Formats: sequence, C-alpha cells, structure tokens
Amino acid sequence: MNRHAGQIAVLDFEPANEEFCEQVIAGLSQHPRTLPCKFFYDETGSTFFSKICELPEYYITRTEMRILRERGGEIANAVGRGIELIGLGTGAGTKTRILLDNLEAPVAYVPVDISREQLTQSAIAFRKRFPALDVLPVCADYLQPFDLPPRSRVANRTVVYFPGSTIGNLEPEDATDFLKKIADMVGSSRATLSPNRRLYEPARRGATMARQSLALPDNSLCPSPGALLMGVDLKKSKAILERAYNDNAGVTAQFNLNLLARANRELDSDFDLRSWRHRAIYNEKAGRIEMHLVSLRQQTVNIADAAFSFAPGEYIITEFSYKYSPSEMIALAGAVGLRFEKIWTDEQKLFGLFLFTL
Ligand code: AVI
Repeated sequence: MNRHAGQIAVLDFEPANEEFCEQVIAGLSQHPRTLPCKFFYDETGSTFFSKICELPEYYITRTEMRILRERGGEIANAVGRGIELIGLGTGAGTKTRILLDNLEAPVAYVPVDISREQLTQSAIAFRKRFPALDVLPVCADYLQPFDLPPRSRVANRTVVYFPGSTIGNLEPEDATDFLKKIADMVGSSRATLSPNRRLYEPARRGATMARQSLALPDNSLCPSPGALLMGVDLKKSKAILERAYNDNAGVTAQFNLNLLARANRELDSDFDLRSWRHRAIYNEKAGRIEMHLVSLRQQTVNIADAAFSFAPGEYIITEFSYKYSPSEMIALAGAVGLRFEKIWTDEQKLFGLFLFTL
C-alpha cells in the first residue's frame, strides 16, 4: 500500500500491531525471557535513540559520522558514480546525508526504515537537499520481505548502506542470513527497473523471474557488481563498552524502559515502570553487550489474556549488541560470498566502515 504524507509517497510494509502483541507474548514465554529490540523504535523510542546518539559516552554514531566526513571522498571513489543507494535503517538520515554529499551523481536513494514519522521527515528533507535524486522511502522492517519501489532511471550499481552497527543487534547466525539476503539483493540488481520486485524471497529465483518477465538479457542494467557499505562497532575494552550503554544521564535506561511503556500504550498490558531497572553488561565471552530489564520485586504482568510472573532479580533480555574484530566481520561476510574491499576506521579503532562487493 502507498500512503502519501505531504508530497512524499511512502511504500508501506509497517508491521501490524498484532505482530507486536504476538512477539511480546512469545518472547516473555521463553526462558530466559526476551523482548525483540526492533520494537524499541516507535516515535518515543526513536526520539530517545536520537538522544543516545548525542551522548558523550555513546561514541558509535559520532565516530561513524567522523569517518564519513573525513574519508567521504575516498568512500565515494570506492563505491563509484551514478549509483542507487539503498539505506537500511537509516533513521533520521544524518549519516546518509554526509555520504550523499560526497557521492558523484547518485541516481536514487531508497531509505528503508521501520519508523514512519522519521522516514517521512527525512525523505522530505532529502528531496529538498538533493533535487536531482529520486528519493523513494519504504516503511518496513527490513529484516522481513519487502518490495523495492519502481525506479525510473538506470543506476551503474546498487549499493546497500547499512549504518550504525545495527548488524550487531542480530545473533551471528541471523547476521549471516541477513548478509546473504543483502548479497542476493545487490547481486540481482541488474533487474533494477523491475517494479515491485519482492526482496528476500528466494532472491536468486526472484532475480531470475524479474529478468524473465522483463526479458532482460544479463548485463543489460547495472553493469557493476553490487556492494555493501556497512558500519560496524569494533571490539574494545569492557569499560568503554559498558559506559556507552549505561550513560550518566539515564537516556539508555529510558530507551530500554520505553519498550514496556510502549506495550502499555499499544497492548492491553500493565507493566509498572517503577518496578523495573535498566542494566547493560558486556559479555566478553560472547562478544556482546546485553541489555536487560530487571524486575525489582515479585510481580505479575498482564498482557491481553496472558499473565507473567517475575521473581525479584529476574530479567528480560531486550537487546544484544555484538561487537566484531575486523577479521571476524570479514569472515562472516566472506561466508556468504561478500568480498572484502576496504575498511575505514578512526585512529582509536573504535568503529569500522566496511566495503564489500560481490
Ligand atoms: C541500533 N543499535 C546499533 C544500537 C546499539 O548500539 O546496539 C542500539 C542501542 N541500544 C542501546 N543503545 C543503543
């Protein structure tokens, strides 16, 4: 469905409310209990996340932006001219704007994000700033199948930009599957003019079907192989990491607790927010930050027709944020056929921007 917001047509695959309810109940029925981190990003949660990105302790966003600013010319050279850029989870678009400022004659920008309000606002701003660019927003959970909007111009290459180390929020096996889907997506980019090509459904087959239905010979479109530009938080000391997820101002705690507040707003639930505490620890063995919500007392929470009892100290896992060394990430992407081209990092090696091609 296409929804028009002002002058912007948003291709709409926003998850329904039932999905939230089902996944909350399923996650709380497991042991250890979990809540999916993708539900952090309603309007309130997205605002908290924007604040997190500005915190002195949270170096991730700032460092990626600095790399983009300082190495933007080199990055633009490496990805090439006349590309179409598909941004996955690009949010307010601050980083993508720096990238696009550096790119030579990009033809289209397709931001894909779950937060409709932010997506629409940023699409309006991008149209103003880049009048020659086709800005084609898609509201979707990009981990699920979604269609790409029809593009009117042929690009030299399809490049996926996956910023912010969101790859770290997936379990390594899911990260591998997701990278495979991206590889399929950029690999099938020769059919780039095909409208409504469904992504992530046996993508190889999808690409073949698109070629057949358009009767396109191989190599007819998008002559360069696709590429992935991905921001990844690198492994570092426990102290730096735990500080980043336990900020002094308590914004990350508010962001975490908003998940329960959102359930109360949108589902028939009765979480008492004063009875839960935010906690973030670095699990060195697993190489991940774990965010928890810890129950401060014995309590029962009702959600729709279900009831869940929590003992004092019992916790809900709300997010994993995996950290990778460069070699670990190169191996992960290599396993699905993505060839490592280059990494740009800051001087402290906090963060890496990786370029992979097919
Ligand atoms: C979006 N994602 C990469 C963030 C992270 O660092 O894992 C989400 C976040 N959670 C707490 N602070 C930031």
